[in-house]
Order: sequence, then structure tokens, then C-alpha cells
Amino acid sequence: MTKRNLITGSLLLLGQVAFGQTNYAILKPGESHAAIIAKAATITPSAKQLRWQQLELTAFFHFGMNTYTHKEWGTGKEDPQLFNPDKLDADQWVRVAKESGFKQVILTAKHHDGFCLWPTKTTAHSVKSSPWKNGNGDVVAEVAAACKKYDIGFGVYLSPWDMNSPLYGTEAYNDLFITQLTELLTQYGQIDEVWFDGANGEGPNGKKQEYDFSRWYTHIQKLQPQAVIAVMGPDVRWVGTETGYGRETEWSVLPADNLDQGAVSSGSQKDMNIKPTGFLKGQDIGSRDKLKGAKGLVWYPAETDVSIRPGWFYHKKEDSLVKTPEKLLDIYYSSVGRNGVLLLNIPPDKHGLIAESDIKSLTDWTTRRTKTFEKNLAKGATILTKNGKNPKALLDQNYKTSWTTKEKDSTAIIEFTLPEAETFDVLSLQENISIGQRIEKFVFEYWDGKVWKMAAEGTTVGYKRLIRFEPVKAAKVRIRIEQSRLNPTLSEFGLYKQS
Ligand code: FUL
Repeated sequence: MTKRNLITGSLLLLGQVAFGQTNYAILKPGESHAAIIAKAATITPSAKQLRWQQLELTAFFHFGMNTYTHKEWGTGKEDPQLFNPDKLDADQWVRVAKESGFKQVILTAKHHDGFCLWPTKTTAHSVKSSPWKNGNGDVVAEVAAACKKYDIGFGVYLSPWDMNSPLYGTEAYNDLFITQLTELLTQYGQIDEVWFDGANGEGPNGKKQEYDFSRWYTHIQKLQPQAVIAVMGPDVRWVGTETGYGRETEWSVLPADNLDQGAVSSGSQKDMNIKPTGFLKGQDIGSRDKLKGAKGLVWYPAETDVSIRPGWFYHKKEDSLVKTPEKLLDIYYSSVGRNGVLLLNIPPDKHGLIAESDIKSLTDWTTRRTKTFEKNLAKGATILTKNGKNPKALLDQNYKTSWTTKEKDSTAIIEFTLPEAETFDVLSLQENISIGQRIEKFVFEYWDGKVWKMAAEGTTVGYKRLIRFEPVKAAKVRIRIEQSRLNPTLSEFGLYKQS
């Protein structure tokens, strides 16, 4: 081993995200397709992206003026007097989220209508002008305090589009936005996610705004360096639909043409601080084919946002249309189970409470999820691999340790002999993404006493892949990795029976 390799090697062993790794690569013109694929396999998430990915479940609270006007989008002309929750209990919101397994919540501090849920100095169009607590209330502060109490992450949604601000459409609006960010990022403790929406309509003077995103990113980076910036941001990508269903093939490393060394964050971790252009929609956004001729590569993982109700805001008439526990389970398998983070919206009602109908659905969903995943039926299995290193890691319930093959082996077979025959219908696989996302094709088979039979197959794994299939009873199973970018890794392997 050369000295340089030795240093890189030991740095890689240091922790989940090693110093020296970056979440992007700017490619030289003329790099071969094979070289690009190999590079893509070594791009890793930044520390904040890795933390975010491991949350798996995050919740949205859409609450504000629209809750009182029965609208999804306001106009900015609403009278602040309309905002008057009589039982607002942010503790209940966060408790419901925590009990349902969510690890972080995001509050709509300001939606497109411009009404601010905190007493901002930038406008009178806020809780300060409302009858709630005689104008002395602060919803952001109450949610932030509850998150602290329940020890879960806290994020803010701040709509760039503002239909109320008279400054909207002028350069001064970008300054006002900076002041709003400063208030939110300095008065409420740690902020873990800042969520910028893509909608950009007209303001009160009929003008559209040119958002100064790069200035906003730098500002956030300075005030809350651990916060991921989502959707219209550099760290987290919108999955491309609001249905709750991610892609079956979901790559976190994507091609990007606009990466810029000058936009790399200045902190100890060198992350790309620019929103990569392109992709979002379409079934294939990161395959070998899509990487052909790429100018850059970036770790840009998918967030799957969906509402528990038809709308993002609470409307009484939708009480009977709350998603059922079965639907939520399907969404869970299709978001968290497809290398994404689920961002489920649970909108508080006019009283300022999460409605009973929503709690009922969430509780049942949570009970079933928890029961299904409480016992890994592969536990205690003997593991056989010909070309693999550290197979024990697959069942040690420690995400940081992983199995891998020798550098040149991009295929592998891992065989598990369970202590006794078990019935299962869910496969769970996790790649060690702090080394990169690599697996491109895998098959899961069971031994029926005579031959190997296929129970499931898939393409990408990423941070987590869950696949459901008809129940199978077997004592011997195997994973065949048929294609991978460089040598594959797996952190965890699990078999479960749905309840
Ligand atoms: C959209 C917004 O226009 C919706 O109102 C909602 O906030 C959703 C999460 O993002 O683009």
C-alpha cells in the first residue's frame, strides 16, 4: 500500500463519514463512462445528509391562515383576526408525532399567503396581529419547545413565495427574507431542516421574485450549519411526486451539470452548497445511462412528501378521507422502503389540535409497523459467503458495520441458514451508504427442499430497501447480488412477517 492509500484507507475507517470524503465530484471533460460509474460509487452523503437519511420518518405540520379559511392556497389579503386557535397544543402535535415514530417535524412558519406564525419584525401580517393570546403568541416557539421536550428534530418551512409582502418582486424582498431566516434560525435553538418550496407566483404588485437562493444558503450554513436545506436546496431533493410513492430504482447519486467548486461550504465539511439542476421527475434519473457524459456527480437523496389527508391544510370535510393505516403502510414501504425519507403531513385543525381521525389512523399504522419489525427472523442464522468479508455485520443491528466483497468483485451470493424454518413476507436490505450506493441488481431466493425459488428481486438498495411478497416458509435463503458499481456493501439483512 502506498503512503497515500494508507492515509485514505485509515481516514475511511474513522467514522461514518470520513474527513476527506465529499458529497460531490466535478468531472474532467472526456472521462470514460467506466470511470464515471466508479466515481459515482464512491460519492458519499455529507454528515448532515447521513443524519437526515437515518431519520426515516419526518412529519410536516401545515398550519396557518389556510386552516381558518378552508383554503389550500391563500391570497395574502386575509385578515389576521381570522387566526384564532382556542386550544392550540403544540405539545400534543409533537407527542403524536413522537409516538408514531417520527424523528423530526417541520412547521410551515410561513406559507405562500405570507402570514407568519411567529412575531416577526418584518411584517405586521403575523400572529402578533391576531386575537390568539392577544397577539402575544408564537407558534414556532411552542413547536420548538415541544421538540426539545420530546427530543426530536425541528425544521421550518419558509415559503419564498409571499403574496402579502409589498416588497415581493423587488431586491428588497431578498433582504426581508434574510431577516426572516435570521429570526427563525437564531431565536428557536437548533434547526435541523429548512424547507423551501418550488412555487413562485406573483406578489401583491403583480411581479414575480428572483430568489437569491445562494445568499440564503450561505446564510443558513452560517447560522445553522447542521441543517439540511430541502427541495429548493442543495441537500435534499423532492422525490418528484406528492403521492408518497418513490421510485423502485432510487439512486442518491445523480448527475449534475452546474456544480461549482466556488459554492462549496466553508465549514470543516466540504459539501456542495448549490442546488443541483435537472432530474426530479421521470422513472430513471441516476442509472448508468443517465451518468453518461455527466459534468458532475452529487449525493442528492430523495424526500417523499405526502399528506395524511387529501389537502395539505386541515379541512373538516376531509375528516372521513384521512388515509387508512393500510394506505399509510403501503406508503411506508414505498418511501422509506425505497431509499427515501418519508415526510408525512399531519395538519392541526382549527382548534390547534391534531384531529382524532388522524391520530386513530397513525396509531394503528404505528402498532402494525412496530409489530412487523420487532423481530428479525433471520437472527441467529449462519452466514456463508465465498468472496465476502465480515458477514457477521449483516445481523449485528449496527448500521455502521458492513459486509463487503473484495474490491474487484461486483457480484456475490450470501446464504443464510436460519436456526429453524420461519414464515416471512418482508425482506429488508441496507447498504452502507457512508461507503457509497452501489448495488444495481439483486435477487432474493429461498430453498424449498429441492431447488432455489425466487421470492423477490430488485435494482437499487440504498439506505433501506423493503420488499413485500407472498409468505414463504423456509430455513435457507440467499441474496444474489447480480450487479454492482464497484464492490457492494450491506450493513443489515432482515426477514419479517407482516402483522
Ligand atoms: C407545495 C405547496 O404549494 C403546497 O401548498 C404544500 O406546502 C406542499 C408541501 O408544497 O408545493
